[in-house]
This record gives sequence, structure tokens and C-alpha cells, in this order.
Amino acid sequence: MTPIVLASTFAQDGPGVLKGPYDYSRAGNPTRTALEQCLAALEGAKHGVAFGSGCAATTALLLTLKSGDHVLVGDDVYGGTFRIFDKVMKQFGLDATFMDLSDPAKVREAIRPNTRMLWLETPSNPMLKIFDIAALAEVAKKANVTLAVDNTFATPMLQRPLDLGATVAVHSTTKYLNGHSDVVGGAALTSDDELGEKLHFIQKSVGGVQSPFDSYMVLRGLKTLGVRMRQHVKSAEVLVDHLTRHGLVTRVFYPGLESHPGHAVAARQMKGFGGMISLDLRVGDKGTAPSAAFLRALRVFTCAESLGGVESLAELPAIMTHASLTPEARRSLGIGDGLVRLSVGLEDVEDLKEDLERGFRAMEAAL
Ligand code: P1T
Repeated sequence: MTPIVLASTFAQDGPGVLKGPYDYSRAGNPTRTALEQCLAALEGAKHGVAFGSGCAATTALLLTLKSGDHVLVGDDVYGGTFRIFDKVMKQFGLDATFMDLSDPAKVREAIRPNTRMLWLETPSNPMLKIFDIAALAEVAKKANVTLAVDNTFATPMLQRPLDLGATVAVHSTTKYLNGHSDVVGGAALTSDDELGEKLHFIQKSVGGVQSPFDSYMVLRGLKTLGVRMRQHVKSAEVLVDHLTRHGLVTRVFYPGLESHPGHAVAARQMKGFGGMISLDLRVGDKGTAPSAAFLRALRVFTCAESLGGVESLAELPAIMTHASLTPEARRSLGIGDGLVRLSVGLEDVEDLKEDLERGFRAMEAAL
């Protein structure tokens, strides 16, 4: 097994005469290197850079840009990612435009002379929108723009953005890659030598690194990524089938559904449609009371933020993961009072179905 090298510093043979590749663990650590190489291999990348959270990975990538640069961002992204653009980087002069990236021709028109990066999630969080990575990679390449794809929801088991032409894949390893809800981590993977070098420089300069222990934990989780993803997808498909027939559900968002607007693209660029499901509950004019009753009644699903672990989670994006969006942004995306996001875990799928029924009964009583 990969040793956990806890040393913060490494003895030198004399001033500046290193015994090996490491001098100080912020700049490099053997356990972290093992994780970085493993993640890079999974994404088919030359360079892997691991961080202390997905948000730290996102921020590091944006720190490769400079004041006055512009980023085109997919309109549906994790609330924390929106906050980095809207509340943190904006203060330093990084300009961002959020837009639906479904039409590559419109994306081409939206690129400005100072646009340096195109940033997207596919499937996106929480509306599970699908964007065409290969088509957008072509647009990005022609405009000499970096294409960054947050691949957290799909994982490299289901989708490899670099193979489709993206410049860099970003991950919250907190989710499926670690898979056991006991690590917060992130990574950026690229085959672009210049970007890889910049990311390593930002990593050691700014220092939001993944600890050796957490690097070990993610490596351990990765060993079962393939079997876990197969089961997440299988159970999600069973639940989607159940939910689409339910009278208290107005809409199910899942790229595996033929009615999903991104289904054809997802079928082309993904090997499976993932373990995340969003659904709109028929809450009428009762606000979040019925959906909150639904979530409170669940016993197998845990009401919590995050996703991708072995245990199923359920949450209300409007007041949990996407509370940092403006109310207008939430409204235009369809993140309303009845929108519930499910992360389908590895429990027996019949138990999960029964649990959802328990939620529906409680919701009905609140209507
Ligand atoms: O939580 P952290 O490891 O910093 O990762 C941020 C992040 C980045 N990208 C995507 C697509 C994400 O979903 C996240 C984190 N998301 C949640 C905590 C959530 O419940 O959606």
C-alpha cells in the first residue's frame, strides 16, 4: 500500500543538495504525488495537481488568469463555484458571464477578445444539464480559450473530458472519487504542459494542498470507483423509473431519460448517466414546507449537502447547496421550492424506493 508520508520537510545532504525529489511538503509530498499520478492516469492527463478541496482546485485554476480576463461560465454550476466567481475573483478584476452553453454557435458569439476560459459542469449541479464537450472544445480551440470541465458528477469512469478535447478536468474528490464522505479534496488534471506548470506553481505558492493522510484516503477510495459507479448508475436508473411515474413528482431531471434535452449528447459522451437525480415535487403554493417534510421523513437517505458517497443523500438546493445564488438566478434555472436533489448511494435499491414512499406520504400530509 502507498505509505502515508507525514513529513512536512525532508533532510538535505547539504544546503540545496536534495536527497530526492522532495524538499518541503507544500511543494511536493510522495503520498500526494501518488494520488496526483493516479488521478491524472484516470483522466488520461499528463499532469495532476491535488488540492485541499474542490473549491481550492477551482480557485487555483482561476489564479492562472489575471485581472481584466474574462471567463464564460455555464449557467448551472455548484453554488460554491458561483460564489468564487461572483464574490471572490470579481474583487480581483476577473470578469465572468454565466450562460446556457447548449448552443455552441451562441457560445462562439459570446466570446470576447479578453475571454481566456470556458468553464462548465456536465452533468451540471443541480439541474443535471448536459453540454457538448467536443463541440465546445472546437469553439474554445478556435478562439484560443482554455476549456475547463468540472467532471465531479460523471467521474472519469463515465466521461473523460480530455479525450473530448477539453484542456483541463477539475474535480471535487470529496464526492465519488473518494466515495466515502470522509475527505474534502480537489484536483485539476491536464495534458497542457504550460497549464500544468502554472498549476503546480500556484499549488506551491498559494498552498491549498491535499494532506498526505487525505491523499491516502482518496487513493483507497479510488480502488473501488469502477464497481461503485456501476451500482450508483444502476440504482439511479431504477429510482428514475419509479419517480417518473409518481403523481407527486412534476418533473425528473436525469440525462438518461429520453425526454432530457441533453440525452443524445450524454449518450454520446458518457458511458453511463450517473448517480445523481433531481426532481420537482408538486408543492403547489406551499413554499418549501412540503419538500422539507419529504426530506425530514427520509430514513435511508440522509438530509445533507454533498454527494457521491456510499450512503444516499437528499437535499433542497434552494436553501442548501445553491443558497449563494441570487434569487433571480435560481428562478431562471428552475431551482424552486420543490426541487430536491438525490445522490443515490449503494444501499439496497428496494430500501431506497420504500424510503422515497415514506417521504411522499409525509409530503402529502403537509400539502
Ligand atoms: O466541496 P468541495 O470539495 O470544495 O467541492 C466543490 C465542488 C466543486 N464542483 C462540484 C460540481 C461540486 O458539486 C462541488 C461541491 N458540491 C457540494 C458540496 C454539493 O453538495 O453540491
